[in-house]
Amino acid sequence: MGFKYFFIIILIFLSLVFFSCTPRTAETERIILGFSQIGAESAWRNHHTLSVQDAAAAAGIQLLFFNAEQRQENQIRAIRSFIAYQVDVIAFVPIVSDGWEHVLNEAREAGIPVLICDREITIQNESFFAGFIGTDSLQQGRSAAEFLLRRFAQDNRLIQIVELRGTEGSSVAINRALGFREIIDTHHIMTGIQKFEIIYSESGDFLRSKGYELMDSILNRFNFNDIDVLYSHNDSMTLGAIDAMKERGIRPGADIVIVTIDAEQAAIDALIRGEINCVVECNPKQGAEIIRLAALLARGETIPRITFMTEEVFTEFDDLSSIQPRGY
Ligand code: GZL
Repeated sequence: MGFKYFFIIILIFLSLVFFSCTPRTAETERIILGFSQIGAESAWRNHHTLSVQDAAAAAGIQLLFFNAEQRQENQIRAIRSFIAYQVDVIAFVPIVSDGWEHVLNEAREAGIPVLICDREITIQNESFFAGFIGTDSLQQGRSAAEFLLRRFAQDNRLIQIVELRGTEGSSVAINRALGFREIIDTHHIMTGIQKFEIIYSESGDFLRSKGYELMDSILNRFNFNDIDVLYSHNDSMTLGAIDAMKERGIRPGADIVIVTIDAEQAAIDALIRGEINCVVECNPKQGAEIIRLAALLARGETIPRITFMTEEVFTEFDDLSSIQPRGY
């Protein structure tokens, strides 16, 4: 058998192992997984939830699912109830990075492994959790800025940016802001020219309603001709901001260049219509990987400290006809 066929077979095997759902067995049916989800603030979040629920059902894992309704105290309460119930594994999406030491120490003392999902935590003792599975939000911020370098490569004036940030204190909002600034600041240092300036930045909490309200107030405060770019940390806020622009006869994607993160269907459709210029994917289809890692933890096995999802960037420069339906 030629090397080429051997290589193809290995690739197929690895992709099946990495992306397939954990099969139902007598062993997985005995696993109880406590899962604390942030809430239902965006189409992205709802698909993330569905992805976990579907993968748990396929594996026969008993899922105790708690929706925290955007409150960290509800997540902490849920984790304590998982401990009391003596689940085999705890998995949760930390709404913000800080404030988890005590409850994770309680889980550790109870001998229950913890899997951090989607968003990251800041903690002194990293042994308090077994590993992280989610997306690389720092790279997402970098990708957003790298698109602007390309989009304005021939433009010699100062490009003014307004930013709608995600939930204050969440690792994804912190990192998306950091990665974005890293690239534009590096460009400034390398060229000696300040090409970009962030003239306004505020948190819209990943909510469409807040995206609309903030964009409306920004357009009251600034002449839209002074705004070259909207950089928004998620599609929900972007779609709200687009509504506010259209109400004033402003052409999104033309009068104001728009860069957004998540890649839900509505944003891809707007990209295809020319109302958005760049969509950075944040992959919500984490359920299969979360369940695979939880099953390993339930067996007492170790898992990688960090598992990143694969993600793409979709821009106005690409052939958009090949984008598969997003499913959310
Ligand atoms: C990102 C995730 C964010 C999405 C938002 O990993 O935590 O939360 O970008 C969602 O749509 O609200």
